[in-house]
Amino acid sequence: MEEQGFFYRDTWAEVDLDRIKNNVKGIKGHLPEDVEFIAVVKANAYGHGDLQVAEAALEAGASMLAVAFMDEALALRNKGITAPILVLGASRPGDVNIAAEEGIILTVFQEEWLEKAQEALKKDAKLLLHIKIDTGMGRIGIRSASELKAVEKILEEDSRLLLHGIYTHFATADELDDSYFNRQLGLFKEMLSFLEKQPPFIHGSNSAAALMHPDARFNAVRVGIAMYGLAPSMEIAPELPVEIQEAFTLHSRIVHVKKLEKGEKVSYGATYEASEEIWVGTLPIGYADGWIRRLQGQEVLVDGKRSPIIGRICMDQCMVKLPYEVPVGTIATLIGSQGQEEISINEIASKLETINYEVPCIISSRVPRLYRQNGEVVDLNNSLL
Ligand code: PMH
Repeated sequence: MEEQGFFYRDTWAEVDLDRIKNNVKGIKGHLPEDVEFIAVVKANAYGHGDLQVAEAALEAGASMLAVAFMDEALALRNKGITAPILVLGASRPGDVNIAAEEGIILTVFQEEWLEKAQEALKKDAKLLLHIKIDTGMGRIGIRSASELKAVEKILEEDSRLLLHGIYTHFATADELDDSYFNRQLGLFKEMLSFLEKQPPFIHGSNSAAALMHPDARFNAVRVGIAMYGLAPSMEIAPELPVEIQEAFTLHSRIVHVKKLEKGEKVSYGATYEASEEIWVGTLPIGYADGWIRRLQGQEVLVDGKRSPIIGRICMDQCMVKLPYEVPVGTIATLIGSQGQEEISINEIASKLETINYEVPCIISSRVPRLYRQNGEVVDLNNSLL
């Protein structure tokens, strides 16, 4: 396989950029043409790779990127991304000059923050800002009309500060019951009505709202999870109006194969005991890669067959019960498909009793990411070195 030689271990993730592009195009196709697509690439693009996903999304029609922290925005700038980048989280007021120099858009979420930012900002700087309104998420954001008006006044009077957008975030857009959502939407519209002047970008929708609530799109949407091919929740998964495809798969190769006799044990604590003669394979992936101990018992695909992880998962390795003897070097797919069988991110999320968002995010940076582009697997990491 092509991936050998690019790194020195037998575990890797594959991110299908063709699928990400198709997902972006599909979602965009569902939106009116004048609605801008803001691609949410925080947390290393939900574990998929910030630069590679940013480039794919921009190529497929996104016009802006969003990240959580300034470090993430700067990392993208350092890797050559020139598109507008919005920092959604709280930045430190003392860091505003770097943002201004790099053309990074920051979020104003409190009057007090804005005053501190003004103090820190150089005389000739120009800083782009989006105002964040807290309509019920309870995280960060302006909560009253009086604070909004005070912020707008400060922005109007300081020529270094450019109001580029205003937004909110919905807490329940991924639920079928839309009562709380509608309350938030109503509040956001009310807050918008208090502005003297509407800024160029007005946005509220995450993936779920962008797809399920046409009334909340304003002129931009912030899409994360659906771009990666995952439904925002199991509740709305059957209702999604566009077909999206999972982009993230995870693979390893069996590095050791052995036969265990009845009564022989496996891994720390010697908790697994073979009840008959079995074939066991060792995979070079463990909890330090994000394949956490709670995944004991989860199946992986070997030769197209489901093979359970037996015994405790170690830091760097785990063992699987093989369907039969297979050669060392056989690929084990932990997320993805082999033949007729598929292990989806949702299956792993359900085993972990969590949401699909968390799964690619917790696959640690020790796992190299390879990229599938135009149907071929390429190592975009090393090609940049
Ligand atoms: N906008 C903001 C402010 C967000 O925090 C997120 C995701 C998105 C847009 C994109 O949402 P989507 O992936 O559902 O499309 N934020 C988070 C979060 O903080 N925890 O899980 C998802």
